Amino acid sequence: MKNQNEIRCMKMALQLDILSSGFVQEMMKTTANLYRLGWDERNGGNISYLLKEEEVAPYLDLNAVIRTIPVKFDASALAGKYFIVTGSGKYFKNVIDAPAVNLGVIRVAQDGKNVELLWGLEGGGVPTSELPAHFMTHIARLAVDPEQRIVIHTHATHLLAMTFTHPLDEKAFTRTLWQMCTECLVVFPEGVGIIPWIVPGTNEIGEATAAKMHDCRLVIWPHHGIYGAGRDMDETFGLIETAEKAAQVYTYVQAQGGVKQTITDRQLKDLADAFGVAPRAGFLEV
Ligand code: 2HA
Ligand code: ZN
Repeated sequence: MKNQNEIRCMKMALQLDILSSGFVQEMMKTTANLYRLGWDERNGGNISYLLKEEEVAPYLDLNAVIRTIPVKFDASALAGKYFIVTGSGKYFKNVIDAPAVNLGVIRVAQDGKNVELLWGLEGGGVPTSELPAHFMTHIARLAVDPEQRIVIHTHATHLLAMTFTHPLDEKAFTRTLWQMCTECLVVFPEGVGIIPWIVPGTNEIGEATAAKMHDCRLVIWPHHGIYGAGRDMDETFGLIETAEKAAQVYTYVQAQGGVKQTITDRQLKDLADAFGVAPRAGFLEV
Protein backbone atom coordinates (compact mmCIF):
# COMPACT_ATOMS: atom_id res chain seq x y z
CA MET A 1 0.00 0.00 0.00
CA LYS A 2 1.29 3.40 -0.91
CA ASN A 3 0.51 6.39 1.26
CA GLN A 4 -1.17 9.53 -0.07
CA ASN A 5 2.14 11.32 -0.38
CA GLU A 6 3.66 8.62 -2.52
CA ILE A 7 0.59 8.52 -4.76
CA ARG A 8 0.80 12.29 -5.15
CA CYS A 9 4.50 12.08 -6.05
CA MET A 10 3.80 9.37 -8.63
CA LYS A 11 1.04 11.49 -10.16
CA MET A 12 3.36 14.47 -10.32
CA ALA A 13 6.05 12.40 -12.02
CA LEU A 14 3.51 11.45 -14.69
CA GLN A 15 2.45 15.05 -15.22
CA LEU A 16 3.74 16.88 -18.24
CA ASP A 17 5.48 20.23 -17.81
CA ILE A 18 2.76 22.86 -18.16
CA LEU A 19 5.27 25.36 -19.58
CA SER A 20 5.42 23.17 -22.69
CA SER A 21 1.61 23.15 -23.11
CA GLY A 22 0.12 24.77 -26.18
CA PHE A 23 -1.99 27.14 -24.09
CA VAL A 24 0.88 28.49 -21.95
CA GLN A 25 3.05 28.83 -25.05
CA GLU A 26 0.29 30.75 -26.84
CA MET A 27 -0.14 33.10 -23.89
CA MET A 28 3.63 33.72 -23.78
CA LYS A 29 3.86 34.40 -27.50
CA THR A 30 0.74 36.55 -27.69
CA THR A 31 1.65 38.78 -24.76
CA ALA A 32 5.15 39.19 -26.24
CA ASN A 33 3.67 40.12 -29.63
CA LEU A 34 1.25 42.61 -28.11
CA TYR A 35 4.05 44.18 -26.10
CA ARG A 36 6.30 44.34 -29.17
CA LEU A 37 3.53 46.17 -31.05
CA GLY A 38 3.55 48.82 -28.32
CA TRP A 39 -0.07 48.32 -27.36
CA ASP A 40 0.49 47.06 -23.81
CA GLU A 41 2.65 49.49 -21.91
CA ARG A 42 3.29 48.77 -18.23
CA ASN A 43 0.44 46.52 -16.97
CA GLY A 44 -1.88 47.48 -19.83
CA GLY A 45 -3.96 44.73 -21.42
CA ASN A 46 -5.23 41.34 -20.31
CA ILE A 47 -6.09 37.98 -21.86
CA SER A 48 -8.35 35.11 -20.83
CA TYR A 49 -8.43 31.76 -22.60
CA LEU A 50 -11.14 29.19 -21.90
CA LEU A 51 -9.57 25.73 -21.59
CA LYS A 52 -11.13 22.29 -21.79
CA GLU A 53 -10.66 20.02 -18.79
CA GLU A 54 -8.95 17.43 -20.99
CA GLU A 55 -6.42 20.07 -22.06
CA VAL A 56 -5.53 20.96 -18.48
CA ALA A 57 -5.61 17.45 -16.96
CA PRO A 58 -2.31 16.16 -18.42
CA TYR A 59 -0.46 19.03 -16.75
CA LEU A 60 -2.13 19.61 -13.39
CA ASP A 61 -3.71 17.75 -10.49
CA LEU A 62 -7.23 19.14 -10.77
CA ASN A 63 -7.87 18.41 -7.08
CA ALA A 64 -4.90 20.45 -5.91
CA VAL A 65 -6.32 23.95 -5.41
CA ILE A 66 -3.49 26.31 -4.45
CA ARG A 67 -5.67 29.24 -3.40
CA THR A 68 -9.30 30.32 -3.61
CA ILE A 69 -9.73 33.89 -4.86
CA PRO A 70 -13.06 35.74 -4.49
CA VAL A 71 -14.65 37.48 -7.48
CA LYS A 72 -16.98 40.42 -7.00
CA PHE A 73 -19.69 39.39 -9.47
CA ASP A 74 -21.77 36.32 -10.18
CA ALA A 75 -19.68 33.98 -12.35
CA SER A 76 -21.93 30.95 -11.76
CA ALA A 77 -22.72 30.75 -15.51
CA LEU A 78 -19.07 29.66 -15.90
CA ALA A 79 -18.96 27.30 -12.88
CA GLY A 80 -16.46 24.48 -13.35
CA LYS A 81 -14.84 26.10 -16.39
CA TYR A 82 -11.07 26.47 -16.67
CA PHE A 83 -9.20 29.54 -17.89
CA ILE A 84 -5.66 30.68 -18.25
CA VAL A 85 -5.51 34.40 -17.52
CA THR A 86 -2.98 37.19 -17.21
CA GLY A 87 -2.44 38.49 -13.69
CA SER A 88 -3.59 41.79 -12.22
CA GLY A 89 -0.86 44.43 -12.33
CA LYS A 90 1.43 42.15 -14.34
CA TYR A 91 3.35 43.42 -17.35
CA PHE A 92 2.98 41.70 -20.74
CA LYS A 93 6.68 42.48 -21.22
CA ASN A 94 7.56 40.06 -18.41
CA VAL A 95 5.32 37.07 -19.23
CA ILE A 96 7.81 35.41 -21.57
CA ASP A 97 10.51 35.33 -18.85
CA ALA A 98 8.30 34.44 -15.86
CA PRO A 99 5.06 32.79 -17.02
CA ALA A 100 4.34 31.17 -13.64
CA VAL A 101 4.34 34.59 -11.94
CA ASN A 102 2.41 36.52 -14.57
CA LEU A 103 -0.16 33.92 -15.71
CA GLY A 104 -2.57 31.71 -13.81
CA VAL A 105 -4.76 28.69 -14.52
CA ILE A 106 -8.04 29.06 -12.64
CA ARG A 107 -11.33 27.18 -12.36
CA VAL A 108 -14.59 28.93 -11.55
CA ALA A 109 -15.96 27.53 -8.27
CA GLN A 110 -19.43 25.99 -8.22
CA ASP A 111 -20.85 28.94 -6.24
CA GLY A 112 -19.66 31.40 -8.92
CA LYS A 113 -18.28 33.64 -6.17
CA ASN A 114 -14.69 32.40 -6.26
CA VAL A 115 -12.05 31.12 -8.61
CA GLU A 116 -9.71 28.29 -7.67
CA LEU A 117 -6.06 28.77 -8.57
CA LEU A 118 -4.53 25.58 -9.98
CA TRP A 119 -1.26 26.94 -11.34
CA GLY A 120 0.75 30.15 -11.59
CA LEU A 121 0.26 33.65 -10.14
CA GLU A 122 3.19 32.75 -7.92
CA GLY A 123 3.94 35.19 -5.11
CA GLY A 124 0.31 35.97 -4.28
CA GLY A 125 -0.90 37.29 -7.64
CA VAL A 126 -4.57 37.48 -8.59
CA PRO A 127 -6.32 37.32 -11.99
CA THR A 128 -6.61 40.42 -14.17
CA SER A 129 -8.47 43.38 -12.70
CA GLU A 130 -10.69 43.18 -15.80
CA LEU A 131 -12.01 39.72 -14.89
CA PRO A 132 -15.63 41.01 -14.82
CA ALA A 133 -15.42 42.23 -18.43
CA HIS A 134 -13.62 39.06 -19.49
CA PHE A 135 -16.02 36.64 -17.82
CA MET A 136 -19.13 38.57 -18.86
CA THR A 137 -17.79 38.64 -22.43
CA HIS A 138 -17.16 34.88 -22.36
CA ILE A 139 -20.73 34.32 -21.16
CA ALA A 140 -22.10 36.55 -23.95
CA ARG A 141 -19.96 35.01 -26.70
CA LEU A 142 -20.53 31.40 -25.57
CA ALA A 143 -24.26 32.00 -25.96
CA VAL A 144 -23.64 32.95 -29.61
CA ASP A 145 -20.81 30.49 -30.38
CA PRO A 146 -19.92 27.61 -28.02
CA GLU A 147 -16.48 27.36 -29.68
CA GLN A 148 -15.45 30.87 -28.65
CA ARG A 149 -12.58 30.70 -26.17
CA ILE A 150 -10.43 33.83 -26.26
CA VAL A 151 -10.92 37.36 -24.97
CA ILE A 152 -8.14 39.92 -25.46
CA HIS A 153 -8.10 43.46 -24.13
CA THR A 154 -5.33 45.71 -25.41
CA HIS A 155 -4.51 49.41 -25.75
CA ALA A 156 -4.18 49.34 -29.57
CA THR A 157 -2.62 52.73 -30.25
CA HIS A 158 -4.34 54.03 -33.39
CA LEU A 159 -7.79 52.77 -32.42
CA LEU A 160 -7.33 54.49 -29.07
CA ALA A 161 -6.27 57.70 -30.82
CA MET A 162 -9.25 57.53 -33.18
CA THR A 163 -11.61 57.68 -30.20
CA PHE A 164 -10.49 61.31 -29.72
CA THR A 165 -10.94 62.45 -33.31
CA HIS A 166 -13.71 60.34 -34.85
CA PRO A 167 -17.41 60.41 -33.95
CA LEU A 168 -18.13 57.62 -31.44
CA ASP A 169 -21.06 56.34 -33.44
CA GLU A 170 -20.88 52.61 -34.17
CA LYS A 171 -22.10 52.90 -37.75
CA ALA A 172 -19.82 55.81 -38.62
CA PHE A 173 -16.79 54.30 -36.86
CA THR A 174 -17.33 50.88 -38.46
CA ARG A 175 -17.76 52.38 -41.93
CA THR A 176 -14.51 54.32 -41.59
CA LEU A 177 -12.62 51.16 -40.61
CA TRP A 178 -14.23 49.16 -43.44
CA GLN A 179 -13.18 51.85 -45.92
CA MET A 180 -9.54 52.01 -44.81
CA CYS A 181 -8.54 48.43 -45.76
CA THR A 182 -10.44 46.19 -48.15
CA GLU A 183 -10.14 43.15 -45.87
CA CYS A 184 -11.87 44.80 -42.88
CA LEU A 185 -15.45 44.13 -43.98
CA VAL A 186 -14.58 40.49 -44.60
CA VAL A 187 -12.88 40.11 -41.20
CA PHE A 188 -15.51 41.93 -39.11
CA PRO A 189 -18.73 42.18 -41.14
CA GLU A 190 -20.71 42.73 -37.94
CA GLY A 191 -18.76 45.94 -37.30
CA VAL A 192 -17.50 47.27 -33.98
CA GLY A 193 -19.43 48.04 -30.81
CA ILE A 194 -18.64 51.17 -28.80
CA ILE A 195 -19.48 51.68 -25.12
CA PRO A 196 -19.43 54.99 -23.24
CA TRP A 197 -16.37 55.87 -21.16
CA ILE A 198 -16.69 53.88 -17.91
CA VAL A 199 -14.24 53.28 -15.02
CA PRO A 200 -12.18 50.17 -15.91
CA GLY A 201 -12.22 47.05 -13.75
CA THR A 202 -15.84 47.57 -12.71
CA ASN A 203 -18.82 45.27 -13.15
CA GLU A 204 -20.49 48.17 -14.98
CA ILE A 205 -17.88 48.23 -17.78
CA GLY A 206 -18.10 44.43 -17.92
CA GLU A 207 -21.87 44.55 -18.37
CA ALA A 208 -21.66 47.26 -21.05
CA THR A 209 -18.97 45.31 -22.94
CA ALA A 210 -20.83 42.01 -22.73
CA ALA A 211 -24.06 43.63 -23.96
CA LYS A 212 -22.23 44.68 -27.14
CA MET A 213 -20.54 41.29 -27.43
CA HIS A 214 -23.88 39.66 -28.22
CA ASP A 215 -23.69 41.25 -31.68
CA CYS A 216 -20.01 41.83 -32.37
CA ARG A 217 -16.57 40.49 -31.48
CA LEU A 218 -14.87 43.89 -31.24
CA VAL A 219 -15.84 46.45 -28.62
CA ILE A 220 -14.12 49.80 -28.31
CA TRP A 221 -13.56 51.41 -24.94
CA PRO A 222 -13.22 55.12 -25.76
CA HIS A 223 -9.94 56.73 -24.65
CA HIS A 224 -8.76 53.36 -23.33
CA GLY A 225 -8.52 50.44 -25.76
CA ILE A 226 -10.34 47.54 -27.35
CA TYR A 227 -11.83 44.16 -26.50
CA GLY A 228 -11.75 41.34 -29.02
CA ALA A 229 -13.23 37.85 -28.79
CA GLY A 230 -12.79 34.80 -30.95
CA ARG A 231 -12.40 31.05 -31.27
CA ASP A 232 -8.62 30.89 -31.00
CA MET A 233 -5.63 33.13 -30.41
CA ASP A 234 -4.84 33.66 -34.10
CA GLU A 235 -8.39 34.61 -34.97
CA THR A 236 -8.77 36.99 -32.03
CA PHE A 237 -5.36 38.59 -32.40
CA GLY A 238 -5.95 38.85 -36.15
CA LEU A 239 -9.29 40.53 -35.60
CA ILE A 240 -7.81 43.24 -33.38
CA GLU A 241 -4.76 43.58 -35.63
CA THR A 242 -6.98 44.15 -38.67
CA ALA A 243 -9.07 46.86 -36.98
CA GLU A 244 -5.92 48.50 -35.60
CA LYS A 245 -4.29 48.49 -39.04
CA ALA A 246 -7.35 50.27 -40.44
CA ALA A 247 -7.09 52.83 -37.63
CA GLN A 248 -3.41 53.32 -38.46
CA VAL A 249 -4.23 53.89 -42.12
CA TYR A 250 -6.95 56.35 -41.06
CA THR A 251 -4.34 58.21 -39.00
CA TYR A 252 -2.03 58.51 -42.02
CA VAL A 253 -4.91 59.49 -44.30
CA GLN A 254 -5.89 62.29 -41.93
CA ALA A 255 -2.25 63.40 -41.67
CA GLN A 256 -1.99 63.42 -45.48
CA GLY A 257 -4.89 65.86 -45.70
CA GLY A 258 -7.98 63.66 -45.47
CA VAL A 259 -9.95 61.33 -47.72
CA LYS A 260 -10.14 62.28 -51.42
CA GLN A 261 -11.67 58.99 -52.57
CA THR A 262 -12.68 55.77 -50.86
CA ILE A 263 -14.29 52.35 -51.33
CA THR A 264 -17.94 52.99 -52.18
CA ASP A 265 -20.82 51.29 -50.43
CA ARG A 266 -21.61 49.50 -53.71
CA GLN A 267 -18.06 48.13 -53.79
CA LEU A 268 -18.27 47.08 -50.14
CA LYS A 269 -21.51 45.24 -50.91
CA ASP A 270 -19.87 43.48 -53.90
CA LEU A 271 -17.00 42.51 -51.60
CA ALA A 272 -19.38 41.09 -49.00
CA ASP A 273 -21.20 39.08 -51.69
CA ALA A 274 -17.93 37.76 -53.12
CA PHE A 275 -16.75 36.58 -49.69
CA GLY A 276 -20.16 35.37 -48.51
CA VAL A 277 -20.36 37.65 -45.44
CA ALA A 278 -23.34 39.69 -44.25
CA PRO A 279 -22.49 43.31 -43.36
CA ARG A 280 -24.27 44.61 -40.27
CA ALA A 281 -27.80 45.53 -41.39
CA GLY A 282 -28.22 49.23 -42.15
CA PHE A 283 -24.48 50.04 -42.15
CA LEU A 284 -24.18 50.21 -45.96
CA GLU A 285 -26.33 52.47 -48.11
CA VAL A 286 -27.01 50.40 -51.22
O1 2HA B 1 -4.87 45.54 -16.83
O2 2HA B 1 -5.55 47.35 -19.19
O3 2HA B 1 -7.94 48.01 -18.34
C1 2HA B 1 -4.70 46.87 -17.09
C2 2HA B 1 -5.73 47.36 -17.99
C3 2HA B 1 -6.98 47.78 -17.40
ZN1 ZN C 1 -6.88 48.53 -20.29
